[in-house]
Amino acid sequence: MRWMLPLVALIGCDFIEVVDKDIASDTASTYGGATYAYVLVGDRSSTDLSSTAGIDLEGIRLDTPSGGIFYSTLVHECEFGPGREDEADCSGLVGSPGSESVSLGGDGGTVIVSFGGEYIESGATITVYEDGYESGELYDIYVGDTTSSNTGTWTTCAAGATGEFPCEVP
Ligand SMILES: [Ca+2]
Ligand SMILES: [Ca+2]
Repeated sequence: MRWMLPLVALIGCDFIEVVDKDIASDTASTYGGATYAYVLVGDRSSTDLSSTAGIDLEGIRLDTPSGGIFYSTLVHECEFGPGREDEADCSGLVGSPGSESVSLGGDGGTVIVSFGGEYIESGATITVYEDGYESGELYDIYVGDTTSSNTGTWTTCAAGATGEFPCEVP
């Protein structure tokens, strides 16, 4: 139940809501089982936030078991942790990794993305492109069936990840 801890801290925060245009349903009922459509990356960085502003994301990639490669196409939730005070904007995470990164601001920073309607099956690989480990930067990767960190069930794909990190969806 450790996934609940960072989520509790988010209650009461204002999220940037992005209309979900590429997934037919926000619930798993239509595709069922251990199949997901969304990836949540949660910043766990807690040290020296003033100098690192948490993890720095350049992109998120889905490799399907059948060999398909997809980069995030839509940001559903974007929230910065206490290391950043500007308005949360994670739009730089859409598409393949570029030269620019989005710093999530430390513990509590959260982003949820999807991949053009592609479902995320068990055995798929999620790769998070973080621009390189620095001073306590840690993050968790989850897969889920909703567009909100406050609803549904989020399944851990990786905990305490650093740098560029691939995880296999359980
Ligand atoms: Ca950083
Ligand atoms: Ca970094």
